[in-house]
Amino acid sequence: MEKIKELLLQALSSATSLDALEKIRIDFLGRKGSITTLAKNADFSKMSVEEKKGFGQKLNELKTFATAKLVEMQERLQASAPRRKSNELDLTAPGKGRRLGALHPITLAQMELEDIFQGMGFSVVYGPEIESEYFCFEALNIPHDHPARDMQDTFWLKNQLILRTHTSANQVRTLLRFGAPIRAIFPGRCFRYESIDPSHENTFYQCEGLVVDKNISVANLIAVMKTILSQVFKRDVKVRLRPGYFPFVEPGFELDLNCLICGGKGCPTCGDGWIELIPCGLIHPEVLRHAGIDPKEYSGFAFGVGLTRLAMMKFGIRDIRYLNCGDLRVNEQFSVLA
Ligand code: FA5
Repeated sequence: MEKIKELLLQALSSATSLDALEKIRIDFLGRKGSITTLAKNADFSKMSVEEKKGFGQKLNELKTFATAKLVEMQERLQASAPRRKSNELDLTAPGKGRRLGALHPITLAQMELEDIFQGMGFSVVYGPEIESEYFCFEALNIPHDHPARDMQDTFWLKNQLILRTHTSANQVRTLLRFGAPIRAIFPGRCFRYESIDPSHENTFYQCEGLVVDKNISVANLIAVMKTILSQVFKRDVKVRLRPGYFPFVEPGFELDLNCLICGGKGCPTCGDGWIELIPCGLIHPEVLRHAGIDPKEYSGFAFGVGLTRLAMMKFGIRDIRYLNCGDLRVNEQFSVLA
């Protein structure tokens, strides 16, 4: 047993790998290993009870010793085994998927609308989101005490500045800059202090548009609206035109779209089957006067597309709140449809 112990220690001292260690374990403790064989070959018939007891005890001690030494050596070899550095390239590792960016559905709808209008000779003009009270209201024939101010609950800033409540604020601003004749659209973000539901947000997009030229009539307005709707939805959609009141148009209309989510049956998105989409009308002579344009020489029409709602109808988005929630999974669903 002492000889086996010596041989074991010798073998262990020259072991340099886990494979070599496994071989040593087999040589000593395996089925045909020297310690196992020693036990098998012992001739107990020639031993006294005392000798048997002593032999058994020593054999167990040897086994325990050998096992402990093997474990000790295994730990030492594992600790000193070369490790892969964390920045080393592992060619066997599975590839990392790349997440592609995606445009927001409102951006997609806006880009499409801009393309369509540009195709009809409209310019695209962007105005400020922080707007003066004058361009948002007064210039549009909505004086201070006018009840129409209550139609749009306003976020007030300092010095008569506000967050614009509608993109109509660009009308007089742009007419003063470019004069008539003109065709232009003004897409952008609007803000209203109002409670949120499936079709109302406090932050939403509109796309205002106007045409000012000689002899512009309601027929021109309707022709442009029809063209827009057919190009955006690429199929027949049901609309209705009803009278609408806005101080900056006369006559004024509300153009409603038969809800494309429920097919007009009525749902949480639309309520009664119709979505208010594009209010419009002929520009009020007072607005033209504010822009320094003679209403006897020129007339025009204006419209305010509810761009956020247009995106909802186009992409089948039931609740406006998805659009401002900041969850990239919303965007990822629609880029492929555009
Ligand atoms: C206006 O803002 C007028 N400036 C539109 C206009 C322009 C009329 C030119 C005449 C001539 P209204 O408040 O209805 O109107 O808003 C226009 C559209 O914006 C609505 O039909 C709707 O589609 C959208 N909209 C209004 N409020 C919200 C809201 N809180 N959330 C989402 N979309 C809204």
